[in-house]
Amino acid sequence: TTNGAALDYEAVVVGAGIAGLHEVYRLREMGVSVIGFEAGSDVGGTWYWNRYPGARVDSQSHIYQYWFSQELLDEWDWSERFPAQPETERYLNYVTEKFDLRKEFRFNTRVESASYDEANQLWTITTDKGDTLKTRFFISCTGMLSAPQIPFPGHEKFRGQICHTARWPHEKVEMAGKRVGVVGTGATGIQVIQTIAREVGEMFVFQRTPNYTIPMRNPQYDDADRDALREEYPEIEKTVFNTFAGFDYDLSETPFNDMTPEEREQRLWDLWNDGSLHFWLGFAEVFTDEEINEYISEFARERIRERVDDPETAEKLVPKCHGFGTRRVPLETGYYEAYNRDNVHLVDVKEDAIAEITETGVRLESGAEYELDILVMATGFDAGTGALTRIDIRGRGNQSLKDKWDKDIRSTLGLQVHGFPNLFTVAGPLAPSTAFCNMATCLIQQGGWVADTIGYLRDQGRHVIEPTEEKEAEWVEHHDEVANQTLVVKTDSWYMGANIDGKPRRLLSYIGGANAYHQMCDELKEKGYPGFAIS
Ligand code: NA7
Repeated sequence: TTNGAALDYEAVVVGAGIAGLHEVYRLREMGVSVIGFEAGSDVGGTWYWNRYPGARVDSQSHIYQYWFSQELLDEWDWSERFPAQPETERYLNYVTEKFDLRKEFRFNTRVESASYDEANQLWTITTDKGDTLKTRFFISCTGMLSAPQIPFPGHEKFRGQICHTARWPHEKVEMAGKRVGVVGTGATGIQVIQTIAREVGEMFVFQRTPNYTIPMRNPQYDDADRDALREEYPEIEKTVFNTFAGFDYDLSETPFNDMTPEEREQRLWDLWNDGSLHFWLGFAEVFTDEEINEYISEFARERIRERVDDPETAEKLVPKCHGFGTRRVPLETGYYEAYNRDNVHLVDVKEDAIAEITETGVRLESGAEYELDILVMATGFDAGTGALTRIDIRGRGNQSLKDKWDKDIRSTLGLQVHGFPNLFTVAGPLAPSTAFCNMATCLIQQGGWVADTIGYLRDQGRHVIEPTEEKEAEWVEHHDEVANQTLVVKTDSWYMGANIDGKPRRLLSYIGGANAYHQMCDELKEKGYPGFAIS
């Protein structure tokens, strides 16, 4: 008890994805009593919900895994460089079973509210199953991209089957011979389109903004490949926590402008042929220098033109209004070739926007109608803040987190929020996360910081930690200063909250480098959390 108020668990974790499983594991190891809540019926998070055809990770399997158990590293065999969703989901299930984590979670249970009781320094958590419980530490592991959005009126009227990619049914969606519409050509839409093109009767792709892509090189692994990688695991583990974006490669050490034209071409082709995000995260200048960005953008545009047969369709697929890498760059396999098929049609909804979903399909502003059997919504997420603002979180003085972020999205390192003591937000807004960090790396690092911080409080005989207003202002200022030096803030995308009407603009991921961030987090611990009120 604290001041006589009963404490049910020391910590409540929301989410049983990569972050939530890790957090619960870490806290349990420390002897902290913890319970996890998960809205889905099982573990997996992103890899539970996103079961759409073609769902696949864009980070290599050997860096998209946990490092905390040698046994696990020895036992788990990855089948290929970029595994498909079922394999990553199986991996997370394997981890869950191996470390007996399932029993710490309540599934099919959505946390509805969390309010901070100042007098007792405890959070009261309620769920949609009618639970009410008190905890000291409220830890969200709810994901950067987990609050799906369908931005059109009328979708409930559609008489065919409509599926958001992040709410894909567990049973197979039968596509053979069907007229299928896909809205959205982001990382998700691209994976769906290239996967179902051959299967569907007819496909209509409704594209608003074309994206740059990189062709994925995805070799299958045999035992020899796996053994060779395992040898390198200790080195790889060190590397990922010390690179700009949490991958096992880093930004080029040679400035682009110091290379001869031949060296540049060579470097571009080398990274291109690597078939990974290295082409994106290999040149620092892609984020900062318009001229260099344009050079790289043109290289990538050419690669699109040479693969699409119809020049008019090719031009529609070539991005012209933004620079390479200022929005998420998906990896693809046969995406452009899909448009060379007679059954695939590209509909440009930039000029003629989607007005509504009707009973039978999609109607554009011009009145043009598309009759469809199945409608795939690859329309993205309310990124960064959405999963948290969908929970009614109240801090000191009953202040609502949603109200705070509806005005201005602020946090302290993306890990805590002023006014919300003992709320920890793993991969919260303004922390390094997807796009500028391999998610597995940053979730483990940030989740580790949260566990260490709780350990620190315990060692000091303290109960509460909260960033001061000044500390938060300092972080936001630093975050913005770094962000404002990049081209990313000049481009509309979900990184900037631009996909959600009325959302305040701010780069949602920290872009100063996951390695620099990591050091800052470590320094905070070492120096006893300067700028945080501890009581
Ligand atoms: P994204 O990247 O947000 O993509 C959503 C797509 O949906 C994108 O092409 C949007 O076009 C499109 N969209 C959204 N609203 C509309 C409307 N109103 N009309 C037409 N088209 C629309 O989500 P994903 O799921 O693909 O990827 C999310 C991340 O998950 C990804 O980056 C990976 O890190 C994993 P727009 O570009 O806004 O014009």
